[in-house]
Amino acid sequence: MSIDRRRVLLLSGGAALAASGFGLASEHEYEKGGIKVEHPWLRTPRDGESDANFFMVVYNRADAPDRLIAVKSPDIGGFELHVAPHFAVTEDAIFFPVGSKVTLAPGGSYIRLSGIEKINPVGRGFELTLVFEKAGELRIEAAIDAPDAAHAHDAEAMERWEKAHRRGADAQGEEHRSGHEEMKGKGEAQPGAGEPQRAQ
Ligand SMILES: [Cu+2]
Repeated sequence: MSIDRRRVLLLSGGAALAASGFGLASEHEYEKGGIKVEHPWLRTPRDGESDANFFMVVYNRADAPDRLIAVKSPDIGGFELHVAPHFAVTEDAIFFPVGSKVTLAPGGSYIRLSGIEKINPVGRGFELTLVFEKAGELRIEAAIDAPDAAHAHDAEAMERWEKAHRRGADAQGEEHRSGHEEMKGKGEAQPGAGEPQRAQ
């Protein structure tokens, strides 16, 4: 129930994820056709950049191997698979053997998302569609973490990011908050509200 409501908010408002964001590490998982994705997250682009590395843990509980063949979102320009040598891969896909647990994490394999022009603040969510060859399309919400986050929901890195971006965040935070309340009726921010929302 609460998850559905949050998803509806996100779909209707873009930036309108629930205030709690991804503070809780539990229950952040998605499942389809025997594929389970746990704690999908990304490192938000550094200021002035538009690339974000994306990580997750994937379990294949189906009775056949599967492959990740694409990542889709209207908010990304493209994606690249960067897979560590010990991974089972083909040229253009990540391979998930039957019964496997595959971890994409900093220092190892990751997916680089490029061409990100706008993104919610750290602590919120980023919607992506993962395309598996057999399981099909799986819509997920990746937690947006700090550019130097060591793991999903890295609270210390998030705190550093918030401190570094406090001035911009305060100025924009008011806009975000009032924007959320008015979004029910109005949608986007008021005309003349100033800067467009950016990952500052
Ligand atoms: Cu998570």
